[in-house]
Amino acid sequence: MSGEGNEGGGIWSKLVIGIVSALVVGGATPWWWGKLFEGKPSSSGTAETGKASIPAGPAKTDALTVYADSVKGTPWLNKGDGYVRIDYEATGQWLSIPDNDPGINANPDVPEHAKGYLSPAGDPNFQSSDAVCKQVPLGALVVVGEDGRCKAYGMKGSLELKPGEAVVFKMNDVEGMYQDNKGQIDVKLSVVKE
Ligand SMILES: [Ca+2]
Repeated sequence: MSGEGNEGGGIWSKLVIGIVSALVVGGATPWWWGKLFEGKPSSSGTAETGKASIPAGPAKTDALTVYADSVKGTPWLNKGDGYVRIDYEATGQWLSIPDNDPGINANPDVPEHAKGYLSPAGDPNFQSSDAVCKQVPLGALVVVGEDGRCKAYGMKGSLELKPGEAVVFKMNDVEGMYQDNKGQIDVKLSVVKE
């Protein structure tokens, strides 16, 4: 057995004994105790990892702006180490199909009601099999996962995110057809750690 190993073990043993003593005594913590968990308040009595940015309990709010002409959309990342549930509500008006484009107006497949400014619900009577989310009204707000799946859509919605999971908020339009979009909407998020 090497002397070095014993020496190292000795120091750690003392430290561990120190921590255990502090726990047993309770309240009488040494000066360095706070340094160990600096910036990581521990109200529950257990050592926090510091990874969780969203506290359990009351909902945390967040706000996003989503631009109609953004193909990339506006991302939101669950930075915490736990599952979260997001309830969102979108307000504003935006446009996915212009109402003054001669080419579009000559196309009988594009109904009048799908043109011009719409709410984040989109046009409930117009879908496109080429849109980002096929089963969802064109012009609706959609929340798309990293796997390309549509997790929620419309003016209000709920979704659950895994730790470290990201989603994108964007308009439901056909890729390559975002350049004629106009406007933006505001999205308020209520985030609850599960
Ligand atoms: Ca468009």
